[in-house]
Amino acid sequence: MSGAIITLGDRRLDRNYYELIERVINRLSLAIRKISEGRSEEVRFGRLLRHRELCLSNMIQMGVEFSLSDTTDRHILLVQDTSELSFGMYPFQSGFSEVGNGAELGFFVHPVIALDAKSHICLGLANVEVYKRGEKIGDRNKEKFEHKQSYRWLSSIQVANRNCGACQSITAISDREGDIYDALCAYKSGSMDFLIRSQHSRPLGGENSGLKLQERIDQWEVQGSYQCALPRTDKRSAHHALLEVKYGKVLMERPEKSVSKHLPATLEVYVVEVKEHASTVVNHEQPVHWRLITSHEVEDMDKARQVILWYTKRWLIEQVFRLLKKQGLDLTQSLAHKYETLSKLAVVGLIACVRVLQLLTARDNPDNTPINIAFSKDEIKIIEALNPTLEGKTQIQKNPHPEKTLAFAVWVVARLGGWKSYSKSERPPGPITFFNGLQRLQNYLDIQLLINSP
Ligand SMILES: [Mn+2]
Repeated sequence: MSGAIITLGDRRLDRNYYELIERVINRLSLAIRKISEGRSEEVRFGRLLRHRELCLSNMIQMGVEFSLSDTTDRHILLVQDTSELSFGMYPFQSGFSEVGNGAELGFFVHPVIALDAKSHICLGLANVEVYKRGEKIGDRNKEKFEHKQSYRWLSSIQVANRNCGACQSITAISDREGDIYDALCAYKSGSMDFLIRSQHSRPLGGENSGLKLQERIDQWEVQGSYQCALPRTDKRSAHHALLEVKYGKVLMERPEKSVSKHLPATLEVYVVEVKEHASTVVNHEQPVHWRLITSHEVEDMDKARQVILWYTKRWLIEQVFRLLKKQGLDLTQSLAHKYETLSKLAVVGLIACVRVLQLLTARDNPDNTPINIAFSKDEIKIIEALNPTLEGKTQIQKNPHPEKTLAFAVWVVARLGGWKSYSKSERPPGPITFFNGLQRLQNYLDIQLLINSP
């Protein structure tokens, strides 16, 4: 982390801000009245959010420092994506830009989350950009990359990389929108690795000159196949898929229309193509077909599978968006009137959503992470008291994890959220179930505080 101390202007504002973050994390709501303890706190939070001079980028930097755990000596996957927050066609709030196809109004968030490449545990929020459409000059081809809205695919990773400080290495991961030649070259010259889904079947150079990327892949033989459990997405149901894999090395050419003539004329990348075998496609769903490009050397099937596994972890950022929206914190239902306020709430909300994910991904950590890294003494008491009430009589209905571990707590919270531990067809609890469980845990805590108060 950088040496300079970042502040919102004075100590009181800083303290209020950290208190607000903690309240949102604990209460899992963005309704200031709901999360405040007493009228004076409500007024303080309200003032903070409506404060005109607060610098959003300082709030982001402080929030990241709050959120991000130790990244030292780890290989970090930085997963980035954009999501729009739509407030409908005739919102009562002001200060928005067009979103979607232009009929609705709102704004965009572009978070970067940090994952440990080995354990896949979420280490926290590494950066976020909040923006409105049209704030940059435009996306026309003749503009320099730095002036385009798509520049965020590079800039947000560069800042996140700085925030990760003394980590061992970085791999930037993004979906097809991140397939930008300028960005890929910049990751490379900044000593970062990348793993992105390819959007364009780009023209190739060197010995493949004259061929396009997909044409070259089509010449390759299938080099291996394996069974893989795929999570549910908008396009397909969760199922076991048989994936056929091809991989190889190519030279991609700099786009002809590019104004960035200073960039190298070709970029060497490895390509991994994953195609689902027709036998495992569910009904009429779209089979998996990913064309991944990466700076990581992929010379054997093991490495190809490693790269594919890392890419599937991109799914976690979609869960952050789900948690921020309708089924979770529901930012678009906020009663705040101005974009300036809502953009601050979005940052605080994202920190809380990433926190939910941190707990959930830590569940599978084999090294028995202690419960107290995530839960307070009072919370632990309630979790331990609730556990027997959530267990059934048979062995399969019991909490399988040792007491005082994080996994033990996650089991209890998931059960509180409505997860049926004993049903064989039941998948592990998802983020929304877990979110609901955490909210219920907070209710127990509130009631206990009320009973114990003099
Ligand atoms: Mn996307």
